[in-house]
Amino acid sequence: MLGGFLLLLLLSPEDGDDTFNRAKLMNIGYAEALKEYDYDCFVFSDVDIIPMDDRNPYKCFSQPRHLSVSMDKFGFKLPYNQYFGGVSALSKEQFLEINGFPNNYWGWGGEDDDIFNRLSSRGMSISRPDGEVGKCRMIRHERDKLNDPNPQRFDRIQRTRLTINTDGISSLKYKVVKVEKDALFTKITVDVGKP
Ligand SMILES: [Mn+2]
Repeated sequence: MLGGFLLLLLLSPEDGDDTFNRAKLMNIGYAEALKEYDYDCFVFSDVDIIPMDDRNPYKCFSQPRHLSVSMDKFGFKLPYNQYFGGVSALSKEQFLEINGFPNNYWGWGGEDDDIFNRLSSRGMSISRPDGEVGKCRMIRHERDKLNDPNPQRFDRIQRTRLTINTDGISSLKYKVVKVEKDALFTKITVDVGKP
């Protein structure tokens, strides 16, 4: 892969009083990273997932990459074939081809399936390491406050093909609250808005 490389960790919802929105945060991470440098590969990782095998490179491939294929919480198995949650890597070109990620999945669930639908509706397939190389651990935690299962998720993932062009990186709106630069990472606090 030519050019820059970036690992994005999701922000936690702890700063706010409103509902969590994972996919919108990933869109924001993409947009904020591009203000710093013209990166061409983006790794989107839940903040609590730790890869266990160093043969699992965090980089982009010719097809969108799903990296967290064997998570301890799923008994080190892929929970279902279309699963695209946890950690994924997309080139800038792949990301733009699907208009980024959906902004309107508030609370837990569904956004990863919407992203899978976006990729398949654009004729892309998912690349994955094998189950051994793709092992990872999720730091155990309770359900976060303000991240209850989203009851609309089942309806929304049926309509990805209708929403992909209007909802995504092209329609992203948010406010940056604070930027803290550390030697090894930048922590960006943002207001994602409300449902
Ligand atoms: Mn988790």
